[in-house]
Amino acid sequence: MRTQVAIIGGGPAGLLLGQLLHCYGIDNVIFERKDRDYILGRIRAGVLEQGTVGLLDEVGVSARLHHDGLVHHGIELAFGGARHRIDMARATGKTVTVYGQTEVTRDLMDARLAAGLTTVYNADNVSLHDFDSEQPCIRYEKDGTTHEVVCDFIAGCDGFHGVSRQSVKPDALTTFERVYPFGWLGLLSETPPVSPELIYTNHERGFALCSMRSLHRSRYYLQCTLDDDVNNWPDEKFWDELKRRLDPQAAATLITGPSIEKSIAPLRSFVAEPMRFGRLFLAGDAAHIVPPTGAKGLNLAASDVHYLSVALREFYAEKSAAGIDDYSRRALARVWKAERFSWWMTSMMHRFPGTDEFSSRIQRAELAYLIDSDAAKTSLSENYVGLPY
Ligand code: RFL
Ligand code: PHB
Repeated sequence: MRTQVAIIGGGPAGLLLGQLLHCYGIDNVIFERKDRDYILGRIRAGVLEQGTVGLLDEVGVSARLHHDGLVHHGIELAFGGARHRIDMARATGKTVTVYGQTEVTRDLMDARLAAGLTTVYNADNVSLHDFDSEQPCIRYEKDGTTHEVVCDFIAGCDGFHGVSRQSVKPDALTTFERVYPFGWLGLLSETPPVSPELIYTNHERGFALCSMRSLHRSRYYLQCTLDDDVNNWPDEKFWDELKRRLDPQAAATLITGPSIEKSIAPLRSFVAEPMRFGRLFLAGDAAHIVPPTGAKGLNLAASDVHYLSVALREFYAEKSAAGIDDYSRRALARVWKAERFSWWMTSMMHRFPGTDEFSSRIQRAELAYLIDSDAAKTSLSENYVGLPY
């Protein structure tokens, strides 16, 4: 087989890149280790920046998003038993859209199928070769047979644990990491959201987040310890703990119900530099991870593949390597700003085990300053709705 761009990983980064390249007339094949249903079974992100929505508009896969997605103009921060609204639309003129990653992925998969583009699911033992030459190739196994695909470029969109970043010589890569001493326990339920906007809560028992997928489906998170297990959290216990952390009004109006899904995610900040190695490009979680507090992971995957697709279009249409030469610098400039914002939101909203009284007072002062200062609210808002590309 031969293709112009071999894309490793069929998550949101790989699928959106595939669709953008297709729009620019660039041939691509996606190689994905799992199957379609496995990918659609993962409950992850829920908040899309306006820029991400714009990219989905550009590739023509946003009809369902505009019909079912919920446009949010603000968020609420809760601490000391009270809620404080941040009007992001007033501060920035922009909004975010609440529409699940599962649905974005489904829409992109359907569009790829309709366009007749090839996705190889259940591709085992994918390996990357010769990306320091002008003719890289990948190999994979399927149904007991080894296949080889020759290409012009490889896009590593295979997430944090994927093979692409691991294929780079260790001395060509610098990594930066912060592991937080807690995780998020998430619960999805077929219940109406407790409030029309997201509530981020700082409480002495730990952080809590009230989010949603639709007007009938809610997503809630509780800060938990790293060694915790979902089996320690029967639904009743989850709801009781959530009520203890929420402000009195939210606790009193919360509608509970059986969970559809429950999972624990550790929190981590991670960046690998650079994001280009010859003819291999990393994009999305393959290159960087943010803690979910700022809702930036999926959105960063989208901005990466925007930069990459534009660079590849320039390469093929204008025979210029300027875009691909600048890809890593451009992408990382935006990545680090989102890393900073996600780290800051995480630091401000969580309880850090063993923290001293000075740090607690500083955290409280940070929150008090934020709700008292229009400048601080604008700063939070412009990062939350997404910095420009
Ligand atoms: P993905 O989604 O991990 O997809 C990578 C794909 O690559 C495949 N793969 C391989 N394929 C072939 N060969 C191999 N060797 C392979 N190894 C892996 C995998 O099967 C998979 O299909 O990465 P991608 O595409 O870069 O997308 C990144 C996003 O998924 C991620 O950043 C977000 O989910 C993060 N995130 C959030 N982001 C937001 O923008 N807003 C949010 O509100 C938000 N909330 C969240 C989140 C992530 C969470 N968890 C569970 C980590 C909430 C949570 C709880
Ligand atoms: C979600 O709905 O899953 C969600 C929303 C906002 C976040 C993180 C996750 O910051």
